[in-house]
Amino acid sequence: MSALAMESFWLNKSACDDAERAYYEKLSGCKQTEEKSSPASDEVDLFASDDEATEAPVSVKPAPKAKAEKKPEAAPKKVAAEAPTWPNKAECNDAETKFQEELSKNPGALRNKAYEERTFIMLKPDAVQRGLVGEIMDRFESRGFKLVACKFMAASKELLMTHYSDLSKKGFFPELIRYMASGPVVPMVWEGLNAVKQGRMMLGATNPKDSDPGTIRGDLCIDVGRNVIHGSDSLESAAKEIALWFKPEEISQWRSAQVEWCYEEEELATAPAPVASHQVRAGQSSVCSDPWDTSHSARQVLI
Ligand code: DAT
Ligand code: MG
Repeated sequence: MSALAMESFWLNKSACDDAERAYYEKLSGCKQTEEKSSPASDEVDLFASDDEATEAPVSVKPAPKAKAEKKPEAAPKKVAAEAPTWPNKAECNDAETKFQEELSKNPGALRNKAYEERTFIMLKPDAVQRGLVGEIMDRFESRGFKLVACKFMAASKELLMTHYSDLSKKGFFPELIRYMASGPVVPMVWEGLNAVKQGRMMLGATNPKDSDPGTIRGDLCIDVGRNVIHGSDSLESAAKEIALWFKPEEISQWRSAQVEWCYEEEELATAPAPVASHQVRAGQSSVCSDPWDTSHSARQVLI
């Protein structure tokens, strides 16, 4: 160390010592049990080598706690919160009550009926044989669609011919029926916003050679005659197919625990800010319970 540096070091030594002492005092003040067992000493040798008799640096007597410290901090003065304006509060509360009444009658009911659109999806025998059932169902579940019916069955040729009746004149029809009856299938009903159209998008084009990567057919099959999955192509055919494959009692009414995380309008427990921008934008009645409940304020901010 140069002479100049040493000089500068010694000039600062007492300031450094003071800072170090203050630090250890503070530290020992936090660790009451340790300091009791430590030998009392007023000095700390910060420059002691390891060879010297060890003296714990945390040996400074804790500064006696000032009585003032124990006093609870004065509570911050409450600033009177400005009451938010919410002109249609009564209407909103009425709507919420009415909705809860309806929901208790039918646990599957959603605020927005568009979220209850249903499509008929069927995993074909090749999907079952190839162990793709889980993967394909996962895609619908992960997307946010709700499974309301599902079974694992061997379909009769009669049922399959009815299902594919619009294709009865096609040359591939006999082989289609034979293949569809050659092993178990997994007919299902999935529910959600635009379930029919989105379901078709997820399936991809009929012929896998034209299916985009990322679609079920685009990712999981090659040949049109083994295209792993069926999906309704319109609302009408969805209704027809669901009725063909399922009895009404085989379709479950249930409200998914994640529904409010998939659909903004389905939030029940949270109270959006009285005049939330999205509600104003959508021009819809508010989804609200108690506007003064701030327990979900973080989420309100995120909305
Ligand atoms: P999709 O299943 O996409 O609704 P579709 O209703 O026209 O298609 O036909 C029903 C099934 O028939 C289809 O998934 C696979 C089979 N298929 C269609 N065209 C075919 C062809 N040219 N050769 C063999 N099978 C075919
Ligand atoms: Mg079709």
